Amino acid sequence: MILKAPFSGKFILLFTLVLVFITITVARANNGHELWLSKASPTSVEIVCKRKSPILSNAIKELQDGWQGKKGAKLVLAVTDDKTLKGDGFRLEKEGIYSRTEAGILYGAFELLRRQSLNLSDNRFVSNPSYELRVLNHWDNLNGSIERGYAGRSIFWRGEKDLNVSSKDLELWQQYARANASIGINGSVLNNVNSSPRMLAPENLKRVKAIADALRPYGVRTYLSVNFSSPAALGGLKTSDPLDQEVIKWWKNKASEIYKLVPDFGGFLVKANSEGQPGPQDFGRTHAEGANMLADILKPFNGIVMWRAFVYSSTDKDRARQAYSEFKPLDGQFRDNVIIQVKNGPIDFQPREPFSPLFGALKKTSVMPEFQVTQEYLGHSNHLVFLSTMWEECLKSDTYQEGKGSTVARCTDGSIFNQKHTAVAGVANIGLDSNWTGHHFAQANWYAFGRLAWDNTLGSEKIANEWIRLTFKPAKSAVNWENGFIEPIRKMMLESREAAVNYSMPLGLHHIFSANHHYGPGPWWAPANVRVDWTPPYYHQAESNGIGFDRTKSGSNSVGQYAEPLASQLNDIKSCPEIYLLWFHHVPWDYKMKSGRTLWDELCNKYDIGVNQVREFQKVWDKAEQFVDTERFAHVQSRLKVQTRDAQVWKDGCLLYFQQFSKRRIPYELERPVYELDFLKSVNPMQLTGKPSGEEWMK
Ligand code: BDP
Repeated sequence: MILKAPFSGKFILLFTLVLVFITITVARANNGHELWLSKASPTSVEIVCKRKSPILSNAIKELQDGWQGKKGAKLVLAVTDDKTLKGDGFRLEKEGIYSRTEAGILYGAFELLRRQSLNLSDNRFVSNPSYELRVLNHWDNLNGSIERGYAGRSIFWRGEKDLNVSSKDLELWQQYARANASIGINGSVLNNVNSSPRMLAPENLKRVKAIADALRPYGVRTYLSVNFSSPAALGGLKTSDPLDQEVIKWWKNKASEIYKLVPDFGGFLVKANSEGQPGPQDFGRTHAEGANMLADILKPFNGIVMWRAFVYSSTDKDRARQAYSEFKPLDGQFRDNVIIQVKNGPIDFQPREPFSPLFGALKKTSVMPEFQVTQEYLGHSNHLVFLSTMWEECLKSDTYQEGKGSTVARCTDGSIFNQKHTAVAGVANIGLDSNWTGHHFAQANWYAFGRLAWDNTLGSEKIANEWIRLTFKPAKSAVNWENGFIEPIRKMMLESREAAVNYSMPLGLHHIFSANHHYGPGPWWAPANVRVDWTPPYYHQAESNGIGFDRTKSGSNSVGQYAEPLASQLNDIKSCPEIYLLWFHHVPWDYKMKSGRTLWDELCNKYDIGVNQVREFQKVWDKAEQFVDTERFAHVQSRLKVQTRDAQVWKDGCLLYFQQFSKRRIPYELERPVYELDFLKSVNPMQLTGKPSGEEWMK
């Protein structure tokens, strides 16, 4: 076909414009898969390293691929026996990186590269990890679904019919391990704490070996969650009683089988006698007897047992007291390769909880904190919530167990108690989504967990600052990057967790979710066939005289599980911090708050502030458009719309519901509700506001 000249000219112009547009868009597209590790083109560096090993090869490769320092610099990597270094700690010198472990050298390499990217000048120092074991817990099921996972399906499992290891699997596992190594994470539990006995079947263990082989060159050790009744359920024995000789033999054989496949296998994570999982109590044995049986079997292999303290029965009158009541009497009875894994708060990963009273109370037992990186109770992967501030709050809380300054951090990292092992766990938010975590900003939570596990004294501001700079590299031409982007985004991240508390559960409210998806509000939710301690009215106790759970000495006395002077401080309504008020006290609606407002007015204000904070985040993000690639910009912008709608739903649902008891007006100066209570009660909040998340939980 012959085109007429004018048309062809226009056509060519149009075609060129489209091409240019596509090129720019593609160049500006970023699916987030590189996390905080995107690279600038490196300058040359000469690495001298006498030893050879896969981990050291990776350290060398990282330095060569990412070097931003002096061109042609020479750097020595060496394993030393420098006693000032602890565990995987490292020393950065002008001329080299030194550590007592190979993994330590890899961590040193990543730290050096990070500092180069951040243009930090002082690159000579020693860095020792706070915890020996820095472990992610994946709640991944063998069928590929993830319990409380909101970023797609499992990166490890896709069903027992498909156990073949593909080259894509290997590539992904390697990327995952590298990302972990870059922030010092050195362990990974590959499956759900609600573990299928099938986990230990030979065909599944073969895949565990393949995963372990992929993670090892990055210093990441592999662990498994085990089902306590595996000997009976998988092995066909009559019992799984931990004191039964056949049972012990079964576990011994299983351990040998595992260690043949994975010689550096880390050990077992166990959820026992909790939420219907089997455990030693089924056979009249204690948690200590159960844990010790496994610990004795793993000991010759240097394996450990992470035994969870997340236990509660449906009959106790205060769920918050139970982990302490069960575990405190067992202090001193556990083997030295058992670590009791304790959730940060006494209930369950709520937007805000006081720290668990077990921290510092177990004095002769190793204890490790468990944080939740996946946002089960904080808007799944729909909400922008930077969790570092929450973990920092917990780590810096003073337990007073060994006098003033006995923070949760110091009670768990070996500074106060002589623990044989120190560890910290994070429930992973990672799935097959191309950006790994569902929400681009949820990557920051993975990052923050690693950084705090390495150094539990780090501040969230520093962590946010690092993450933003590494993750959103500015175009060279970007003007006003510091004040126009870094500063407002950092502020938004640092405020985001408090915003989530404000719009969902302010002033110490907790667990007032609708149904088991743990997404939207449901203070009214109490079906007759559901355990009462799984229903919100159990937690908020709202009635015409007031609201809140009385955990004072005259109530359930959970305050009594804390050390003095904290116990008395929490017990007295006047000195109890208002952020925990309704956690510890049942408070009259007209109670005068520090602000001078009544409790009811304060509650209304908090919800309103929360909604406004998210609306402000929308503005902050929109203004950031010029600094961010189109793909991530659009994604986050859309998620913020969902979060804003959700915040409104939370505010309206909670205030209209509680108003039935308070019988007071929402202060006139505040924005009015936009939803009817009956409507909110009748819909699934996950479907109401748009973006589905956690598909597995919707089914
Ligand atoms: C709760 C989750 C549940 C987990 C449980 C646990 O709702 O899915 O199995 O914790 O930690 O937060 O064992």
